[in-house]
Parts: sequence; C-alpha cells; structure tokens
Amino acid sequence: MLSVLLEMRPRRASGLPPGQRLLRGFPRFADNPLRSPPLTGSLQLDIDGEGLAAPLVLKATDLAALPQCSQTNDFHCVTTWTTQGLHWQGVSMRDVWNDIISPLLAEGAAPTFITVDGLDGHSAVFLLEDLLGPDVLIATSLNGQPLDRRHGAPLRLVSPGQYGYKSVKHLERLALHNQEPRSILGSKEHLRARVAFEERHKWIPAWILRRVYRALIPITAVLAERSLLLADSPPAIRRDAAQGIRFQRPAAAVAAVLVANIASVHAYWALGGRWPGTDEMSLARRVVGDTTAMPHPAAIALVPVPLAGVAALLLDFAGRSRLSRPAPRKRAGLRLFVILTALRALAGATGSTIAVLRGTKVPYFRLDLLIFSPLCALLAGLTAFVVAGEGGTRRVEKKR
Ligand SMILES: Nc1nc2c(c(=O)[nH]1)N[C@H]1C(S)=C(S)[C@@H](COP(=O)(O)O)O[C@H]1N2
Ligand SMILES: [Mo]
Repeated sequence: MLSVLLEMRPRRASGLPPGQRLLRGFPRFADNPLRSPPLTGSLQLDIDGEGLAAPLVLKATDLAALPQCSQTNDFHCVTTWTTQGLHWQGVSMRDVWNDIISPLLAEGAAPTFITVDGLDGHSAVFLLEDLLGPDVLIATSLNGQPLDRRHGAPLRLVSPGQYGYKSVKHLERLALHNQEPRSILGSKEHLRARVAFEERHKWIPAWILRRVYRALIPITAVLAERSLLLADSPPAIRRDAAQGIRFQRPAAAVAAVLVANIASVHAYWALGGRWPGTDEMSLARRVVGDTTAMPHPAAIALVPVPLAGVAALLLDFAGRSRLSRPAPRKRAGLRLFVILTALRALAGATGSTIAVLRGTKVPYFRLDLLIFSPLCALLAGLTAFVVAGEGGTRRVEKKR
C-alpha cells in the first residue's frame, strides 16, 4: 500500500496534454475505487441494440480471426495523471465494426451512439465517430502479457485520445443507440472526453476540475489497490473488511500511547525523578503505598522494558493493513497483557477500596482507586478489543 502511495506522485513534464502530470507507474485506478474487479470467466463480448436484428456474441475465436494489431500509447486519466508508453495488443475496433457489426445492421440503420459496458458495472458512452478512431483497440494484452485483473482482463477497450474513463476494462457489452443514451457516470462523463481539448466534464470548467481531481489521485489509487487485494483475499478477510475492523486500529493507537507514557514515567522514576511527590517518601506514598521508600531503581527500571514491547505490539496492530494479520505470537503477547492489566485493575479495585473504607491516610490508595486501577482496566479493555477483532477473523477462517 505504501509503495502505491510513493508511486502516486505525478510530476510536471514537457510534452504532456493540457493539465496532465506524469506518473512513473501504471496504477490500478477506477471510477469507483471501492468496487472490486470482477472475477472473469471465459472471454465473451455481447453486442446488441438498435439496428441489429439479433444480438451478437463474439468469442475469443472470433477476435483471433481478425487482424491482430499492437500499438504504443500514453494513457491519460481525467484526474490528471498520465502514464507513458503502454504497449497494447488486440484487434482494432474499426475492424470489429466493419467486418462483424456493420454487415449485420438492418437496411438504413445508422446508430450514432454506442455504450460500452464493463463486467464491474462501469460504462461509457461513445459517439460512433470516436469509437471508430484509428487507434481505438479492443485489447487482449498489455506490455506482452495477457491482460490481468488489475488492468481489465479479459478484454479492454483502449481509446488513447480520450480520458481514461472511456477505456472500459473487463469489457462485457457494446450497445448501439440512435439517440444519445443516459450516462451512468452522470455529468462526470463528457460525451467526447478528448484529451487534446481537455474535455474532462460535461459542464465544470477543466481548470477548476484539475485541482479537485488532482487531490483525489492518491486516495483513489490506494482504495483501488485495496479493492484488488480484497478481491484476491480469502472470503473470511473479505467479510472482515466488509464489516470493517474499523475501530480496532484507533483503539490500538490510543492504547499504545498510554502504555508508552506509563513506560516513560517509570523510566523517569528509575532515573531519580520525584514527581508527583517532592522527595522519595512522598513519591512512595503516592505511587506505591509504601510510607518509607520507593523500590530499588533497578527494579523500577525493569518495568519499561515489557511495556515498551507491548507499546510496539500495539503500534504494529494500529499500523497494519486490514488485509495482513499479525502473527499469532504477537496476539498471544497482547492477550497476556490483557490478563495482567485486568488482574492489576481487579486487585487495585478491591484492595484500595478496602483501604479507603478503613480510612487510610496513604494517598496511594485513593489515587489507585481513581486513576491507576481504572487506567489498567481501560488498557485491558482496549487491548482485549484490539485482539478480539483479530480473533474474530481467525474463527471465521477456521470454519472454511
Ligand atoms: N470496468 C471499468 N473500467 C474502467 C474503470 C472502472 O472503474 N471500471 N475506470 C476507468 C478509469 S477512471 C481509469 S483512469 C482507467 C484506469 O485503468 P487502470 O486501472 O488500468 O489504470 O480505467 C477506466 N476503465
Ligand atoms: Mo480515470
């Protein structure tokens, strides 16, 4: 995921179309990045609509019978990123039209609009003239490899002169129309979307949209990558992501900060710090209940060691991607921490309550009741919540 972000830094470069910025890689991108790419079965393209007496189905063999072409093009997304030098192979849309569709049109039929649909529900509207441009391809391979799920398997339309949203991936269907059909993309879709004329949107001026779109590039790329990862993940993980282990990560982050602070305070005492007391005795009366002295500094210095480990584990949980689960040992470590902090909270709650009820004058017991024990209970709860999310995943997975 991080590498996706690092790659997503479009730069100014000379020779690009108006408003475009150069990107080194070719990210997975999508009009709706939350939508996973479809599982694709055998290659098949349906063609129907006005002017055709009967729907047509093109199979792999029909496409293989047409002249195969290859071309190298730049690809321009409407959000302003451009990637250069993509090498596509496939059949020319013009050949499909002239050799297969056109002969089957009824006398006098002259459809002028075509909708192009993808298996994931994406769709684009074309003026026939644009679809029959000399460089419009039905691509079967990219850079020498058959198209993969990332870039539009098994078939993809490639229209280099138009913004990327016209280059429909996972091509499923062409439909012919006499009148301009409604766009499922709404006003986001310009009928022509010619890159050279910066036709980004039906009515919002390109110079405004550039900035808005540009800001959306990294998040779109990350979400699109995530949907691809999800599509390739086991069902249990997909379900998890759908339900959202949404609050576990912030909980882990909060717990990590608390634990790190507790560790720091112990380190400070080990080094001779006396706050929140004024001397050793008053400090001891506040934080350990002993009325004479603090434990040996070496003993205090040992406390931050396991706590730093716990903080690191919690940070690991807070920062991990939802799709990668921490190792069982890390979860076991946090479970042990849950047990210890819960026991500490319980002991404090009972012991200190009794002491306070007996009218003790040692400030530790009141602080323990008000701060230390509740803090331990909070940490136990937060950490249990964090690990429970993970456990849930594991249980579902076991059932498979
Ligand atoms: N089926 C389908 N095709 C699609 C899209 C989509 O969401 N679904 N997004 C379009 C957009 S906005 C862009 S920029 C390109 C991205 O292509 P890529 O994922 O190969 O980079 O695909 C286009 N074709
Ligand atoms: Mo795009």
